[in-house]
Amino acid sequence: MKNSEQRIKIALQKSGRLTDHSLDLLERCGLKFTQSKDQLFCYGENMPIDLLLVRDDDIPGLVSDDVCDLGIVGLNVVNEKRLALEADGIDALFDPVFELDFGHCRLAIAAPDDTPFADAASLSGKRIATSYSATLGDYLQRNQITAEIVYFSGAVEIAPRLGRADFICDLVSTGSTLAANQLREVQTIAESEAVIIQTRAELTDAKQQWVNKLLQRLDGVLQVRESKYIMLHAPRAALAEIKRLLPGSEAPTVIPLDGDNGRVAVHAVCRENVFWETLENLKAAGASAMLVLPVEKMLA
Ligand code: PRT
Ligand code: ZN
Repeated sequence: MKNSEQRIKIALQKSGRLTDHSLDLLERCGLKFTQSKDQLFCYGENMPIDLLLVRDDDIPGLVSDDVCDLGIVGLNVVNEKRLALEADGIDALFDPVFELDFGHCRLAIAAPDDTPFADAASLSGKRIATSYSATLGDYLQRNQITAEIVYFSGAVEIAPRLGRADFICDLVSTGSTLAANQLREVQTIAESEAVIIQTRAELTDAKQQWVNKLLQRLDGVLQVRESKYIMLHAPRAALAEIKRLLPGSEAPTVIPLDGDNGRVAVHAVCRENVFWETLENLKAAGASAMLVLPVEKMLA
């Protein structure tokens, strides 16, 4: 077996909305890499993990064809590829592993400001411009609506003004692009965020072990984002109330204090952000000497 076959390949978006977040996430997992001159490949220096930088639309195909073992891409692109393959009678050979909590957006139908829309049936017999033909086709079929799908590879929002479509179906995050084009969002078809996908092809034991290690670290990185470590002193009698007030904490550590006098130290990992109001409520319940610290790493 060639050495390169022992190394894990992850497909990432080369240049776009997901690129910086994807690289940042992998760096937080401890991965250090050098980028090739053509900037299409990153060699993992401290782990047998390399990155392939490509257009996001190519990522599901590369993972399905086992050219890459993992990929980071929007769920919208993953579902579009899966549905397009299924329409051709082909099974997509990849599975989403987990969501990565960035790249949030939604695929939505939008109508020109002066076009009436009541419900999905209002689309019947109309032309809808989109880059997401398979996802839109699936939505129309599930709602038993016959409409014409007009494929646009980009700048979908100008289709109604060009007289090419009555509605559009496109990604929306803030909605300002729609507003700037005198369009309004009328129906959400699907929510999306970046996900990590894995090939269904069987990996060697050594590779699978590295994939497991990476996924475990990714999970840890996602968990610590909002997490805080909180330390405080409290009357033993108020422990039940203090535990109730600690946001998203499981079993806090309770430590006796030197000289006791009915007070204990409480240490807890809170899985949600700790706001000033929480500290004020804890104080009112009898807590003192409160410290809130960021969590750097976490391994369950
Ligand atoms: O070159 P390549 O093919 O790799 O990139 P691309 O141009 O296809 O993708 P890119 O970088 O624009 O988006 C990559 C992924 O980011 C998408 O597949 C989504 O998963 C995710 N994402 C999150 C978005 C948005 N938010 C988003 N707002 N993708 C596109 N948009 C568009 C939206 O359609 C609108 O035209 O951005 C514009 C601004 O949106 P508003 O609603 O904030 O005005
Ligand atoms: Zn793309």
